[in-house]
Amino acid sequence: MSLAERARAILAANDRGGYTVPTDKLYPFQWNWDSAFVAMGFATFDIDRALSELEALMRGQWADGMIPQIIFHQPADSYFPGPDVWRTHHAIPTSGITQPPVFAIALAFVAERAGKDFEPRISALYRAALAYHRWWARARDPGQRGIVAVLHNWETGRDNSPEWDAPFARVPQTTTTAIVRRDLSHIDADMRPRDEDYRRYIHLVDRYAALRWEPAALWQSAPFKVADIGINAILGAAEEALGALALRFGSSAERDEIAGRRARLSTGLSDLWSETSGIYLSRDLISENLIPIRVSAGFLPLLTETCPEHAQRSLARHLDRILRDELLPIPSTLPGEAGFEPKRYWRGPVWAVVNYLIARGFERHGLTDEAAGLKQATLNAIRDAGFCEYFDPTTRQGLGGGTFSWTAAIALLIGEERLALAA
Ligand code: 2M8
Repeated sequence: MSLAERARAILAANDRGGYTVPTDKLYPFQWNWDSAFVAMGFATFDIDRALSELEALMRGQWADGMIPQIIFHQPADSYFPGPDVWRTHHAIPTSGITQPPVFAIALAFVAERAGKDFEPRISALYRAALAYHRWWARARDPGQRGIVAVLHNWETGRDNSPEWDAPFARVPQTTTTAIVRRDLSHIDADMRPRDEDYRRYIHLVDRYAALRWEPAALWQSAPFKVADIGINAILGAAEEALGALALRFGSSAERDEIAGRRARLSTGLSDLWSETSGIYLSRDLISENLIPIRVSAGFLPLLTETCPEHAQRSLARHLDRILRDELLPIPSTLPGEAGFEPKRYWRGPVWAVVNYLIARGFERHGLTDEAAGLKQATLNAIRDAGFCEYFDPTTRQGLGGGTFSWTAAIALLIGEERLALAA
């Protein structure tokens, strides 16, 4: 079987009827940003199925516009924490927090390839994306400073990144919920977050559930409040994608509204640039300090139109150094940083989805060699180690869960471009 055939077989195996689980057992529900990448992967061969993936996320959307991190379409007991711990009130059970807003980026990608027949469905999804972005601005940037905050590390998608070590230390480890980790029955403990991390994750869930997930109350009470560089960059790019969709599906008032948020985010992002580190950083919004740990997500502002040339050049130099050190690009935490661990989840391993976004970022600024090199290295890692959840940058070994949906989606996306180039 070719790599593309194997990738499609993984998406088929993880299909639960209109939506896709990240991988069997370890993650038995629908995850927000996983499904956005999966929708783009499906769009390489099946537009109808790509739209279903996003529509399943839309069914989980809250009345206030938030699209949750997890949608529990069907019960399963192989994952903790389940709906009984989250205690949210949506018709389909969901978690109470969100994840990186790749949704509109995926929708624009699918829309570009879809024929006229799909327009009514895309138009409904555009409205969902608009409501989602309004939620981000209202709930997570109430002061309109141009950077949005996350209130739980699971929202960043980079759960245990060393960036969160210091801000997370303020979160108590007390919980009212018994912690029954299911992940360790699927994966080695040294590749996963620690028990103390889980106690803090669940402390936050207990605290927010007691506040009935009311955004203004969460904002007041949160002991963890961070401007994650990944989320802010992705949201900047997502507003741009939404702006393009609004040309076809929105009103002129909506286009102005989107342009306003986009301009604010662009100013906010420039505030996350660190001249000393030569990369974008996250900011702790409780201490107001930039978090001086260089991570792959620090490349993501390349996705935005306004990423300045000096930053583009500096990020290209970082990539070059990683390649010269013969590491698989781009480690989630850059080697040399305190807290770098090449096998432990978001503390070092390489993630195909992040590489794909960064490559798109290099590409849009004409840094085509960097983009091509990064895509090829990602495809080679998948070909050699399999469709794993993540890869050790030092040994290139595949780690975490196997037969992973978003890794399959990226293989399809990069593979398709390679075929187009060869033709
Ligand atoms: C991981 O996160 C979940 C919680 O959301 C977990 O560890 O239980 C992260 O890698 C996250 O980015 C990803 O969306 C999720 C499913 O692949 O797994």
